[in-house]
Order: sequence, then C-alpha cells, then structure tokens
Amino acid sequence: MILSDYVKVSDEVRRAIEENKPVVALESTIISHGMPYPQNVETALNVEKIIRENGAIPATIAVIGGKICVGLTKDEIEYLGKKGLEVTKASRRDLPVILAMGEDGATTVATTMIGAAAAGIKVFATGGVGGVHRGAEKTMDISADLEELAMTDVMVVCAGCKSILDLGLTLEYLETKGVPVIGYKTDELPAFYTVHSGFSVDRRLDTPKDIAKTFAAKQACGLKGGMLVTNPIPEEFSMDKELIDRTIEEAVCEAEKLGIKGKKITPFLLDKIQKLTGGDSLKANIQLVYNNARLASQIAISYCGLNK
Ligand code: PSU
Ligand code: MN
Repeated sequence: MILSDYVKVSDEVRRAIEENKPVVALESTIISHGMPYPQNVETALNVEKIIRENGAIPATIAVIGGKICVGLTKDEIEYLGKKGLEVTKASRRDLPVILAMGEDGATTVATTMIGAAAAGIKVFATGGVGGVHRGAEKTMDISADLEELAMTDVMVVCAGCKSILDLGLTLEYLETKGVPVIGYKTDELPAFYTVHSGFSVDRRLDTPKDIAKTFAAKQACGLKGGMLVTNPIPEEFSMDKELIDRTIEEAVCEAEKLGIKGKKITPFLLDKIQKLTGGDSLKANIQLVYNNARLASQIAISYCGLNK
C-alpha cells in the first residue's frame, strides 16, 4: 500500500494544483462537530462559494470510506453535516485505523493539514485551531494541531485562539516548535470571538503577499512545518469581551463538573458556548470563517504568483 491508495483528490483540485492555480483547503470537523445542522452545511457551502468569488478553488477535506478525500461534493458535505457528532472526529492518531477499516472521519486541523500536504495544497482556512488547554500542566491536554503545525508544510489561516485554551501556553508551545505566528494587520493575537487577547503575535504582516513570501522563505530554507496566520474577526461581528469570557468560564466549569476530557472537550465547549449565548457566538463564528476564507484565497493567489 502507498499514500495514493488512501488519498483521493477531486479532478478539479488536481487540475488546479497541476496548473499552479490557487487552492484553499478546508476542514470538516468544523462541519460535524463545530456547528449544529443545518447552519454547518450552509456555512460550509458558503465558504466554498466565497473562496471561488475571491479567485481560488476550495478543497474541503474529510475521510470517506477509508479515503482522505481532498475536494468534496455538495452531497458529501451534506452527509457529514447531517451525521454530525456520529462521524468520528479524526485527528492524527485516529487516522490509521479509520483508513484501514474503510470508515468515515471528520478531519481536524491536524488531519486536514495532512490531506492538504498530500495533495500539494499550501493554504488552509478555518475558524480556530486547537492548542494547549487550560490546566494542561495537570491534564497534559495539548492538541495534536500544534504538533502538526510543527511538522507539516501548510499555512493555517484562523481567527486566533479561543480562551477555552491557555493562550499564553499555546504561544509558548508554538515558539518551542518553531512555528511562526503571524498577525494579519495586527500586533495582537486575536481571541477568536474578539479582536483583543492581550497577547502579542511574533510578527505583524499587512499584506497577503508578505505572508506568502514569508512562507516561501520558510520552505526554501528547509524549515519544515507550517505557519499560523491569525486574522482578527471583523469589528462589526466581534463579541463583548466580558460576556464571552464569562460564558467560556461557565462552559469550562461545567465540563470539569461533568468530567469531560480528551477529544470530547472541544466540541462540548463549543456547543455549550453556542447554547449559553443564544446563538450569538455561532453568528460570530460563521462570520470569522468567511473572513478567513477571503484572506486565505488572497494568500493562495499571492503564493501561486511567486512560482510564476
Ligand atoms: N476550535 C474551534 N472550532 C473547531 C475546532 C477547534 O473553534 O471546530 C476543532 C478543529 O477541528 C480543531 C479541533 O482542529 O477542534 C481541535 O480538537 P482537539 O483540541 O481535540 O485537538
Ligand atoms: Mn485534546
């Protein structure tokens, strides 16, 4: 068995990569575990549309029937969205069994990076990445997303980190692993629902082209691994910091009380936050994903331009 036995790239995406056209990868855990049905499917399809309107080609990634599919059909997106939590959330350690057993899996940031890299895609847009959880000094709960960023050559465009994570420890971890954390038009790490976190990024860059050039330099020098591009939520959609902080605090306490751990914790907290805010956080979440899709498309176009 070789890699191509397990990876299926859609015709459209394969052709685009061969012709050096801009492609943006998208994850599927955000569909199955990150948002409720039907908003999850609606958002996933809109994100693809936004990427096309911005001149790039979308490649949503998921494991279907034991194959890492790069570029899904509308029906496949609908299928994952309807199945929701019933689909296995597949991070790096879950992938081998799912592939070998011919099962379905929703890809996290880590496994979407793996699929993107296998297909030759350099840019990936999502909402938020996993990181070092609060209390990780005891639980050792550190997302496999961070290790993937350390070793797999894909740029991840996100809206920073939610404070369900320990932002300071997440930044320290990324520094140790040599992952650049870029702020797009900001010196401050965005905190997903809000623009401000109080933590600094490594470097602010103000154009998609500078971001593309930075990643090209990293790769040319053989510095393995990805790059985190953090893009603040547009001001008009950002939430009240005090309200969201209080909500997250309540959700984290509830998870602790119920003894929720491991891969279940992130989906649990996302769902709880959505319920506690009466859907306001879901609205913000959707808008920041759209915003990241736009920036990722521009970066992908710039990156392709460097290879001409
Ligand atoms: N953060 C979000 N929304 C998400 C996730 C994280 O704001 O949907 C998902 C992503 O797929 C991410 C995963 O890769 O959760 C991280 O899970 P864990 O912490 O179990 O590695
Ligand atoms: Mn974890």
